[in-house]
Amino acid sequence: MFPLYLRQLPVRAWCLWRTPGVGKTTLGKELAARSGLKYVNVGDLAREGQLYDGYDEEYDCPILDEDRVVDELENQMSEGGVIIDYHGCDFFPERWFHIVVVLKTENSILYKRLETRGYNEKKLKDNVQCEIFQILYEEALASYSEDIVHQLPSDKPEDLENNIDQILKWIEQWVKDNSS
Ligand code: DAT
Repeated sequence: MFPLYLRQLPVRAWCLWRTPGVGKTTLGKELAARSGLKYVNVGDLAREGQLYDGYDEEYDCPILDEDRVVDELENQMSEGGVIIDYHGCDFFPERWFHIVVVLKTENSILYKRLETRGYNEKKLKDNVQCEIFQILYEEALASYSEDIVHQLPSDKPEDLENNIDQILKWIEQWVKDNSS
């Protein structure tokens, strides 16, 4: 995606999120490889540091300790040059991000992707419904300035390529606009 090295610039971060299975990790890792930005997967970070606050039996997953996640990320976020991947966003400080990308996947495609992950019926249904109602897109719009929130399609491999090209252009533009 990007022949750019931005880590030393005063760029804060780009954040990708949406329902599980939409392609955040795929896009985030590829974007990091091509841009030189650092990719951080919040799910992995929480697992490694056990940043949890109990267990949700209904959804069969640990509950994220959001305050500890924010504390853990604060230093590298203030340095900048980070891509954050997570499926929620309302607990991150607004000042952390310059671009917010929300991926969107067609429901039947998303259903198949989540099925292959072995999600239980409730988790599967709720996640697809979350996508149908665009809940995480609304959450992003409520949490960040509309100017920096972008929704991009993530149904097929060509979408991945187009998204990478598009985000690289936004990054280049951001760098131009913010370098004196
Ligand atoms: P997420 O990180 O949002 O949970 P992922 O990156 O793990 O999603 O992707 C879920 C699955 O979908 C994985 O098998 C890769 C595939 N995938 C991701 N982006 C895609 C795209 N644009 N076209 C087709 N398949 C895609």
